Amino acid sequence: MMISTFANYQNLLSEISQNKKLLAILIDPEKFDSTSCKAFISRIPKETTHLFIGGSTVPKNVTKALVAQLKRTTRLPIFIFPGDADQICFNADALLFLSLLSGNNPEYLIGQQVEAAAKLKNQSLEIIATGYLLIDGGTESAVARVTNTSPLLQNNVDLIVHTALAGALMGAKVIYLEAGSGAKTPVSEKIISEVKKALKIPLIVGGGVRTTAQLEEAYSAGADMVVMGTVFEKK
Ligand code: 1GP
Repeated sequence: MMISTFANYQNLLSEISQNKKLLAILIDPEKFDSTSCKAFISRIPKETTHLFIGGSTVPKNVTKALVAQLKRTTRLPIFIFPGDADQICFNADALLFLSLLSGNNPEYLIGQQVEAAAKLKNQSLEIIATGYLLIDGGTESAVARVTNTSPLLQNNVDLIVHTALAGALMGAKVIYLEAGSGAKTPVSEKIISEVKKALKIPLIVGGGVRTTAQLEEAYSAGADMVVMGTVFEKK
């Protein structure tokens, strides 16, 4: 196993400790025209701190090519956010190593991770263990469909908090609350604040955030990083 550095994670911790609010823009390679990187970078908010690249169903090798294109266009850190092991590539800055804790599907709890480990063992890509929780966003999400799992209901706050905490106790370095791309209802402030209270690790929140008001609400409830995707896709 190569030794990887944890520079990107350390940066997250340091920025969060200075009360900086982080904003990641998610690019789904399947919905993105890789010849439009420059225009894309110019239309995302200047507050953007990270780019996430990933989707639920992305063909092999597409992610790698897109990361390479983006690297020529921006110096923002690029994290891969893969829906499966096939999306892993090594030219990004870090990999969010997701385990879908909310659904009882072993394939996405540990199966894809075992496949990924085989690819990662001789690589130096920074890996950030991520406890990933799918929360009901009011519409069937691609994550639910592809993983064949049910989201946690927003009114079941205790279950969400305990699931996030279990992830942290199992060693997750960040917890990611996901309402699903294109969610009607983003993760509620109540959920964000209760999960934040229970955790000492960074909290990422995404899905259905479209407006500055929703972004600010998520931050003030306790999100350290908010992820926005659909709203910046080209119409
Ligand atoms: C990232 O899936 C989200 O967590 C992105 O959601 O596309 O709804 O912004 P949107």
